[in-house]
Amino acid sequence: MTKRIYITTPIYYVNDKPHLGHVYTTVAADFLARYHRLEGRDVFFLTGTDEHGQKAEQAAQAKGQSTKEHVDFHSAVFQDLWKKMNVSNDDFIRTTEERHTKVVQNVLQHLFDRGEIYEDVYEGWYCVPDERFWTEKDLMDGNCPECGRKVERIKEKNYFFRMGKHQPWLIEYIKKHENYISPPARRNEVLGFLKKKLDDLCISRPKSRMAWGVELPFDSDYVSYVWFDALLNYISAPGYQSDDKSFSEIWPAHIHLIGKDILTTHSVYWSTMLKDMGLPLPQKIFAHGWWTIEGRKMSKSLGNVVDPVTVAEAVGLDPFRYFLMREVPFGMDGDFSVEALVSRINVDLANNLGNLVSRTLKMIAKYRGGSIPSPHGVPENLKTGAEQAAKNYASHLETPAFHKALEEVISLCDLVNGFIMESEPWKLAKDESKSERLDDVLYGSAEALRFIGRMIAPIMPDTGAKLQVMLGMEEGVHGSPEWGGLAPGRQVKDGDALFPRIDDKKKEEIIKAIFPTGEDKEESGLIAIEDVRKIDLRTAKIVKAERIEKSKKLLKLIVDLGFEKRQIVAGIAESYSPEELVGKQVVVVANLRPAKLMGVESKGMLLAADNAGKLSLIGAINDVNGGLKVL
Ligand code: ME8
Repeated sequence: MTKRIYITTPIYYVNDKPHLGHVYTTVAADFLARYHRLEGRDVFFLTGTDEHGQKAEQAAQAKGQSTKEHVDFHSAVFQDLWKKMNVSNDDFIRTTEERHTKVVQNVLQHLFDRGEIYEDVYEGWYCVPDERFWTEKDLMDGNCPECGRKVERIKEKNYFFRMGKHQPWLIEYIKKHENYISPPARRNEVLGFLKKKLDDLCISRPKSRMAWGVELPFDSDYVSYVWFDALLNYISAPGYQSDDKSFSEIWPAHIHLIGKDILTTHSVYWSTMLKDMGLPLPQKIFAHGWWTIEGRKMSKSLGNVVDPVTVAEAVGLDPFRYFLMREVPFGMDGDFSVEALVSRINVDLANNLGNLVSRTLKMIAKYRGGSIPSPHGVPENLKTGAEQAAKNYASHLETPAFHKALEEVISLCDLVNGFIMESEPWKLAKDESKSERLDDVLYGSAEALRFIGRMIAPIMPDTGAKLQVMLGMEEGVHGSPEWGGLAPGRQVKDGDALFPRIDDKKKEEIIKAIFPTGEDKEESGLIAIEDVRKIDLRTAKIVKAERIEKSKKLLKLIVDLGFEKRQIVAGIAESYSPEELVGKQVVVVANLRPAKLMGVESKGMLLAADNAGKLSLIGAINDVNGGLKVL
């Protein structure tokens, strides 16, 4: 039996348009899937849509559509997006498909029959938007610890999965299998979470509250909790209980790639569900970091939700995919900005890789009529460098540390560029006695480009294929990561630059395309999001307050911004006494040019509402740290 490398992404909710974050995880999975296929391994790459639950139901209602119409439409949007992003998934699972709902019902019945699911009355707190139950100790300032919104007190009959009893072995398992939860910071987070008592999991929702879900086979008044249903996609798609051969080839997963927002559901709920079903656990759950947009959370109201299709159209799909995987260490949070995007493309792709390809092909055309010469000897440094880069690249993809894998590619480009500079082929070409050396330099450079092509093909598939054609190779046949795979005598084909440099004018066009501001709004007195972003608003705590001599209006304050303490002079003395201000949470304009008021320096400004002359300071309702960005 051949085992397949099983790679998954989360299945995405269908309540909204897909954005940069969804593309991030899916392109990462695609990078890995294409890499393994290129290495000759059999891969099963799965993505899909999570279509049950309140969010889908509410989104449909808001649009006046039936829930089915709504989920069909949005699932198709995702499927279309993956085509546009050149994502090579082998299957696409929808949780409303029968092949999935059947498995959910079977698993529920099986666990119920064995007493692993039991009925009880639940009394406690419930977050409606997140569809999650919380205990008193989970709440933060009385609100949902996940989204910060209000929770409701409810009392109802429900069904529970005996998750709590799994706590001891799960802790041991995570400790023993170092890479099971990755990267290490996330593993520690889960172990930290498991220090608190693990409760049983409520896996039902009464239809009276929410009917859009998989009906419980043992109680038709209830549907399954959306997460219990969704997680099972990882086994329903590869054929659990429907195709034993396929399932045994695919399960357990090689890696579940997810964002850090859904770490607990995967590492705790999913692991314990699998254990209870008697199935092996996946080899790895990797939770990557979070993208912000030019320093801010992506949000519709801020108008900064980045549409991946627009970015791909503006800078090209391959450069966009490359940027996503190269820019931010995989696992860390990252920030998307057009500045970073353009700079990365220009530095790595246009100046480095693109120029290297162009100069190598031009030299082969000029000195050898476009035919790849036969080598006479091997430039050892180049050979060792290329083979080592390929090895390092492969080991980084095991982690996976995509950014490091791509750094290897760029370092190899540097090495080849250096080799060409040192060898001075333009001088060798003038001396007949150096002809063999020239052959070696040209062959060596082209062969190193084959290595580079092999390494970029999984993340930039079109560029990888183009490069093969340019090197006179057969498309799709990359050869081995050992030196000497390029066939001499083949004709190279020079063409347009692989990656045109992006100049300032083009950069402006890209900014306009990705963040349309709507000039007409400016004329009507409205401002663009860029203007709002210029103001650095931060939370701060007032730690000291005193009057300023001879001033009726001014108070001298020291505020704690977390990263520093600041002196700010504020005109609030007629509205507040110094004593009542100490300890208050406020919002500060942190990037205001310093000024002197009554001779006292002020570095910032407090926000306050003016109620007919009586000022009311604006602050955070919850107890938060100083220095947080106010979005
Ligand atoms: O949570 N940065 O679906 P979802 C990085 N249906 N990644 C991001 C991101 C961002 N700003 N925003 C989203 C769900 N993602 C459930 C999953 S799985 C059995 C069920 C990515 O549509 C990231 O992978 O909210 C995150 O985990 C996922 O989208 C959440 O997608």
